[in-house]
Amino acid sequence: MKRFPDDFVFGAATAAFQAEGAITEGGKGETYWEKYLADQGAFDPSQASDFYHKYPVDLQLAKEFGINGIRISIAWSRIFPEGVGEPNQEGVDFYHRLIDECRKKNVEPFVTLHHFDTPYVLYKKGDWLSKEMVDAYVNFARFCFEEYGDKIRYWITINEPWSVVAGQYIIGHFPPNIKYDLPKAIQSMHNMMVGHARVVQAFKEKQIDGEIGIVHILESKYPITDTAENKKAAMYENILANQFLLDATLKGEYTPETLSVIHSILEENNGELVIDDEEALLLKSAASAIDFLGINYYASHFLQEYNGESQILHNGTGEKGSSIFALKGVGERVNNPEIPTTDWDWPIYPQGLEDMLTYIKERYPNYKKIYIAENGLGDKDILEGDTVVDTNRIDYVRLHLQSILNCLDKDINISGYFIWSLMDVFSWTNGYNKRYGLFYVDFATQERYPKESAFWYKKISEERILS
Ligand code: BGP
Repeated sequence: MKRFPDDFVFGAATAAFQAEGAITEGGKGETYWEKYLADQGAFDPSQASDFYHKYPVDLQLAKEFGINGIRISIAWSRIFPEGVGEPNQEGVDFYHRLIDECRKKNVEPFVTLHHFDTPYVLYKKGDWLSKEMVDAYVNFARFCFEEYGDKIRYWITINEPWSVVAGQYIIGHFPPNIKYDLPKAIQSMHNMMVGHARVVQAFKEKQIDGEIGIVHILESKYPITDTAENKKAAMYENILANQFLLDATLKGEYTPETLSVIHSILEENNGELVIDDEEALLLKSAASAIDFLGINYYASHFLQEYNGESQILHNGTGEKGSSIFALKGVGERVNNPEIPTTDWDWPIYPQGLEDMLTYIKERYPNYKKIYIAENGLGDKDILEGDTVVDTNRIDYVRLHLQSILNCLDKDINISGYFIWSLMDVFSWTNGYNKRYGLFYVDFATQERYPKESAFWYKKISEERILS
């Protein structure tokens, strides 16, 4: 396959809290980020890319540059400032205006209901570890289906459950900043999958004319050398970060292999996973009902055996080579000298995307279709004149699009690609100097400048071939 199909979506992605800014405008409530980021003092999310005001400009740029799909998310705390209760009309109206503008510009909106932004009040009650949160999330989703169901075609329940729990309970760089608590992480992932399943059920019951799916970050895991111990480490991390969620999403149950590895990790880390019968039924029915799987892919990992206590150092500065990621009962990520990495130590390995897609086709043959919902290169871009020469980004995206073409050739049903991100936004744990956008944002003036990658992407989208 040398061409992308005519109906293949060439999109770009955003997320409400990273793009909108205006965090105290329009009656918006707080998420768990505001206080945490203010206490930390590292960077200020209050303006972000000012998408709250500049969305017509960004959508106009999308249209001009051949981008025909956009991932946006609805900030739950704009609609329900306290997570539950009476809706906030100003927030409700904002998303009507935003979606209408997407339609006007012929940029298809793919709308996420939870993108790392639990309302603060529900976070304080335990976030995904509490039943109250899951109930409130289902109510919020129902409200959105009622309110916007006639104008949104593509819905995403949750963005990246793994990143949420890894950030909250393993790495500790998302509130509540707990480190190495694998049992909490695993329970929370399961609860998120139950929330997802209940929302899929609500969507199908309402008979909304549209499609619903979930987005997972899926990074391939390889043994650094072929010893039995290193293979086991790679297999364990794959099951923890990928297969556990994919089983829940597409099989509707955790297979015995998955459960035995999860139980072994839990045993090493002194915890347990609680699944009740009703939840098991819910997962089962959602697995056959969902319409698509979204995959976010940035990197893959190489692992070796690890027998010590968990130890993690997050590289949030772009100082190459400073990361450590070793999990008790799982394994340790190590540098593969043959594979290039970004300044944030993310291995650049397009083959990993191809391997992941092949694994999904083989292990979950009932998947219906796939969107690559995020992929892109975080870099320290420099504005020169009125553009950015981001050759590295073009090379990165070209290689990943080539992997997608290879998979289309293998009859893997991939319907679209969303570059992360449309314009520069802030990065949750890295601030504003890790840029991904097709459009450079001068955060002081909020002016947008198309990078060279934007012109290149437009050409690909128009010609449907890689150049
Ligand atoms: C994904 C998230 C995005 C975005 C992206 C880049 O995990 O869904 O919200 O942030 O990663 O990651 P980062 O900003 O950490 O470089």
